[in-house]
Amino acid sequence: MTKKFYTTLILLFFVGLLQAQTQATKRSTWFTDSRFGMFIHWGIYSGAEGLWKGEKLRYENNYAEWIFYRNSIAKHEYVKLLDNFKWDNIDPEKWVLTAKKAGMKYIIFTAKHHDGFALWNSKASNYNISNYTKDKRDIVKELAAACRKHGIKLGLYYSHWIDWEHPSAWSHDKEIYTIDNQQYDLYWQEKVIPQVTELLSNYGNISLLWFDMWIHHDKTIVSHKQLMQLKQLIRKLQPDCLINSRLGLSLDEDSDIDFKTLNDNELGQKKEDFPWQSPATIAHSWGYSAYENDWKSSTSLLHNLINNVSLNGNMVLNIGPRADGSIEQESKDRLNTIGKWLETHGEAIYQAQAFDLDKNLNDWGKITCKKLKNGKTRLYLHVYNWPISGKLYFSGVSEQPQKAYILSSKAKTPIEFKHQGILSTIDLPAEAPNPYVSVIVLEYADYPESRCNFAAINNTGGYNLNLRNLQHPLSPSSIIKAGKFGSEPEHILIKSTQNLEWQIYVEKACHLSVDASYHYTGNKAGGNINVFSKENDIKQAMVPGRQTVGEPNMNWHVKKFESHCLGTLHFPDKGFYTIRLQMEPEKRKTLAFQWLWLFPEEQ
Ligand code: FHN
Repeated sequence: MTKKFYTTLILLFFVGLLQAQTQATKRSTWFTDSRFGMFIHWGIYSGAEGLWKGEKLRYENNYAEWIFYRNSIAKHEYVKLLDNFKWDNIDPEKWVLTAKKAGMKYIIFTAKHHDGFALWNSKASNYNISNYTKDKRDIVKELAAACRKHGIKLGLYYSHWIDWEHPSAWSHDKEIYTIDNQQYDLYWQEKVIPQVTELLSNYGNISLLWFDMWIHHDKTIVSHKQLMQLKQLIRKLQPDCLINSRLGLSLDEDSDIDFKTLNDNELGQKKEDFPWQSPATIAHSWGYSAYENDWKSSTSLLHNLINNVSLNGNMVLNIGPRADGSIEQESKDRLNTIGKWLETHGEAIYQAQAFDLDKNLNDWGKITCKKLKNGKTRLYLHVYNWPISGKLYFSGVSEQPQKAYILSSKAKTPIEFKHQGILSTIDLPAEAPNPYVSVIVLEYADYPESRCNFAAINNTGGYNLNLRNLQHPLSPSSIIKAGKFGSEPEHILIKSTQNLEWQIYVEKACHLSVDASYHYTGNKAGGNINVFSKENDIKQAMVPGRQTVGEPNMNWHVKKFESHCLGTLHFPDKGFYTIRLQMEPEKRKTLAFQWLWLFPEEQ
């Protein structure tokens, strides 16, 4: 009886877990399909523009929307910033149209940021915009109507953890002037619960709620019980509304959380099988700052979006409109560029997914993938660095593509390619079809299998065999990371005989010359550096290394890593080959090894 009871209990647990996961997947499909959204940080702080009584935002590494807290502004003075607002010009529909033109599929708006000010007509707190505007404005309502009108999903940012207005809410000052959870609960029950109820009851469908507690709840004041109360309220009022992990619960501990939010401006590093998103700024601050200088280029913003999609992720890109609702030109320019790019390349982003290859295997860019209803698969090769040789090497798939074409070409005219083993070599026009990122489509009869664990031919036609593409990976602790400013590159230190192995694929019989980048501590040539492949081997004494200047005029000298020509290897036929490097430094001498470079010898 006990055994049966426990088995049933465990079974029920797993069935429940599975159901929760399936539900979460269903709910979040629109989100993963969308890939790209707009964040809007706009509130009283937008009227300060990063300046208070002639003093700039106090903590220079912080954000303009933190000015209330950072510059210790009194509440009655802070609200006076609303006098700077040009209410007749403020029209949330314009933001929606900007998002649409930029190819964004959803908006997340700061309904209440950390300053505690509600941008809707909140009955739960009179610290709200309707109370402070002549026409009793309700920006959430206006935005919700505009989103509905233009087919954009609406998400709302709600700062649940921090609230600088409510006396018993959390602000970082409370690290000094502590409060306990009972006091905090006054805020929670008086403001958070009623306000979230209003947001989910009075504005139609809210597609997601974006909370902003960037640390786990057990490291701060909010209790698990309070978070569950909030989560259950959302599920009750709008079961389809997505919840992000900055609620304070990770996806691992609660499968009912819909997507993971990475740190601010943090990009994806690896392929994930759950929904996730990078919140990103175009410059530094989220709220409007008149002192922005760190504008990211359109190309790098596009790269960031593509990078995330190629790892199954999303990106939400922020604008911080001014107190007259306008968006500064720098942001508009970039959004327009991205929007234009998405008009012709959206197929490679929306509903696209990660492909199975290692993200750094092919060095010319990133890959996204789409399975078509007819069973075919398209791979989208996002070429960041259009090869000057006119040939694009795509490694890793053994199946021959059925066709190749440039995504932006209306006629989808096939382009020439040849396929051998795991290498497709595509003939490209001399000029990149798009000045930012050009996309080549490879279409396959089915979902092509991929091959991992080898070093691919790079954009210039050689093979860089380094510490990251070894056949048997090294323990990360044995790799010495690049030094300050990267003046000493990533390397390993070898004091006694050591072997390293790589696999490469060559498409035909060839000779490859071999260079090695290293630094040897001997003061005369000694020890041995050997390279073996199937048919032949190379042996050479190590050349003593010199020093170089790490940073001019700083009396700072570092190891110089020089490239040494070792010889030539012959590859008698097409196929995979193992390259084995054997390093034998002399006693009490050290070899700092960086890479091998194999390059076709001139015929
Ligand atoms: O403190 C906030 C910040 O003002 C901004 O809202 C960002 C957006 O991700 N979230 C917090 C910092 O991570």
